[in-house]
Amino acid sequence: MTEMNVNTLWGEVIADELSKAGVEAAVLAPGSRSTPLTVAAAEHEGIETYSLLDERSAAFFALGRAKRTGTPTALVCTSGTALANFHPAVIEADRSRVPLLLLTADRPPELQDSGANQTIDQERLYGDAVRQYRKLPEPEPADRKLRSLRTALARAVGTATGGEPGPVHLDVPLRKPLEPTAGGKAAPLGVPDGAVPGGFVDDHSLAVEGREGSFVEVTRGQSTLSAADRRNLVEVIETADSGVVVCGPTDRSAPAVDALAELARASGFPVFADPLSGIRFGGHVDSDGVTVCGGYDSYLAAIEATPDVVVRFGASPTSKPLRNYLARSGARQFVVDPAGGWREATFTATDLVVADETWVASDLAARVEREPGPYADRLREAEAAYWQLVAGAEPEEGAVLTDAVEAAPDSTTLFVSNSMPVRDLDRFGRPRPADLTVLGNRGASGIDGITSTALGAGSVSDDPLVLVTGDLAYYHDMNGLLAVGRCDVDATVVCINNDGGGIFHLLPIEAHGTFEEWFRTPHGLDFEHSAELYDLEFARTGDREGFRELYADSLASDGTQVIEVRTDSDRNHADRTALQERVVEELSQ
Ligand SMILES: Cc1ncc(C[n+]2csc(CCOP(=O)(O)OP(=O)(O)O)c2C)c(N)n1
Ligand SMILES: [Mg+2]
Repeated sequence: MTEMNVNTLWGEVIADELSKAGVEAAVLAPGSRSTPLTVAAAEHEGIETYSLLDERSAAFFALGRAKRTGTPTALVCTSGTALANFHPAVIEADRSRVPLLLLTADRPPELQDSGANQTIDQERLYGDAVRQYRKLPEPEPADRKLRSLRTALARAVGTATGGEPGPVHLDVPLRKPLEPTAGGKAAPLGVPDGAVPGGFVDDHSLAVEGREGSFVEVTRGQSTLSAADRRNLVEVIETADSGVVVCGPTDRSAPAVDALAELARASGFPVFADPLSGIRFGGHVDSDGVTVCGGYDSYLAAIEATPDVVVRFGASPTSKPLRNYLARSGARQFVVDPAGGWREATFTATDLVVADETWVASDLAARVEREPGPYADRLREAEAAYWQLVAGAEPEEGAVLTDAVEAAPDSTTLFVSNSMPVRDLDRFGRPRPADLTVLGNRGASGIDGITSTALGAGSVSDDPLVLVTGDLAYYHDMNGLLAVGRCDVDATVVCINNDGGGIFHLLPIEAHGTFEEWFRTPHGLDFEHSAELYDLEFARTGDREGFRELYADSLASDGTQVIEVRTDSDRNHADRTALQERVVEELSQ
């Protein structure tokens, strides 16, 4: 111990402090410069480590884990292009407010701009996508430097999990020797070679062991409202003729489900629950006095009545018809956002309430007294009529989402890809009083990293993991499938293969001659080979019954199965349109 090298010491302090500050897991991508960080994290008992080889997939895996747990996942990579491969996941973490801690190993300052191998300018590589960037101090066995290091790490975790959670980038300059050998090797020209003086570790226990808990305990207050502002809100809600609560995408339901249900009961406002809101599914659905609406994406076009008060939580809803409906309502719209962010791109919202969502919902619920009224009745009837009408009439791609939700065991993690899967879930995922944790990457809506994010989410939960993805999204992240075996995740991967991007049928470009080759981009890939490569079970079906059977079998068995559902995007587009017309026709009054 007394001859420990300075990088080993640095790595151990970093791992120790991160663990004490609340980081429970780290995803490590191999490389040389990051050796001290990797060795220390791998050997730290309090940190669960995952080894993934491709930094892009590794970062999305870390993102998924952090999404599922709400706690920050650390990521470690070497210098050079490695950290650029973290970038897509960093962007998604920023936009969807997921805590990540990026530790990127770097060359020491004297090697910057020198032509040294694998040396790039890593400073602020992620720009504004991170909540904080900082270069850590260079390793040195000195008390003050170690205290500075621990303070920086504890604060970094506090920032990543703070008022607006998100990624934090710590660049870590490291000088050779990087491997965990004791120092003391003769150094050329008398340059220090990283030896830690004998006795340093024994004499500097505060720096080496830190404090009992985090070196700096970050305590953050909750944002609330003044009595006058609360009275004002209560009055607006109580005097509303008609009103709704809108819950947009969030990774953990915000407000907490109980508070939201209380607010719905007290106000008589129905709840439009985005499939990624944490509110679409759960015990509160069907409970007395709570109307959770899930079919709005389809039936709002048939509803003339509009609300005059809207209370909005979470990010902007996935459903465009819902966003348009709210915009045309002319309602007083309160956007509740504890971080004071603006996530309402029609710019028709009238009030920004900067306060904790659960606090706001609970506080309102305790004060408001209002009867539901005819508007709520109208929505409740539409919701019931809609599900009756579409049952069994879903287009084949929509039916996959209907069945994926209905047959999911009570307590399932369901991850949905962007493009049509999340939209079909919005339209065909019927609210259910079951514990379904539904996640997606809606922050920046990329179709990269979907599989890895899902597997990362599945790695921390004992409930079954279901991923429903499109074929292009599946193709994008086939590397991510390595995590199945390497990180021991069981999953049911449902790939809706319509041979290209079915979503482009929704765009006017469909009518243009370039549509097939440059937009829908059929690829003709046989994904069975991908399953074979990663040693996964594979099955293909083209009909609803076949899917239901394969899905049930997969959920009842261990291991990971890839279920490919072959569909025709043209036909699905036509079927969606026809069904939509029927819904509007039958639900208009
Ligand atoms: C990284 C990235 N590249 C491109 C896009 C644009 N994009 C959105 S949806 C889509 C097609 C997705 O196809 P698929 O996953 O098969 O789903 P489908 O549209 O067929 O439902 C594309 C290319 C994107 N969102 N993200
Ligand atoms: Mg597709």
